[in-house]
Amino acid sequence: MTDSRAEPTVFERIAAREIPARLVAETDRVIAFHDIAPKAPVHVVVTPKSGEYRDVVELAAGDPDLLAELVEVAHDIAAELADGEFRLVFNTGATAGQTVFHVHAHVLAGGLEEATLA
Ligand code: DGP
Repeated sequence: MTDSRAEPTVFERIAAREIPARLVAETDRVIAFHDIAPKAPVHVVVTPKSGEYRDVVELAAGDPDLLAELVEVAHDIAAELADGEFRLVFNTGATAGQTVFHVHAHVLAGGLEEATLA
């Protein structure tokens, strides 16, 4: 939970405009920005502004409406920046490649023939 963290997460700092990012979309509770190390022609991170949930399993259990909103924003981004088709990746746990423990989806789109997993 946010209150138990010693420091804000990097994504909370992006949402607070403390760290610059190339923003793509924003709602009251969700923010989306281009990934700093893109793995596909379109590679956008979609995340709650709050770092309350560490991963998608916690989010699904704690706030399924917010998870649904992440998916809706992801779809909107894929429609805006690509052809509406997309891959949605939630790395969950360090051995699965998760490096930021603030739940986020990778939206990968725009021709994925060459893309590796985010
Ligand atoms: P994951 O490995 O699933 O935890 O993905 C974290 C992603 O976040 C990774 O693809 C790189 C991205 N990322 C980390 N720090 C920053 C940052 O400061 N700015 C942006 N734009 N992306 C970041």
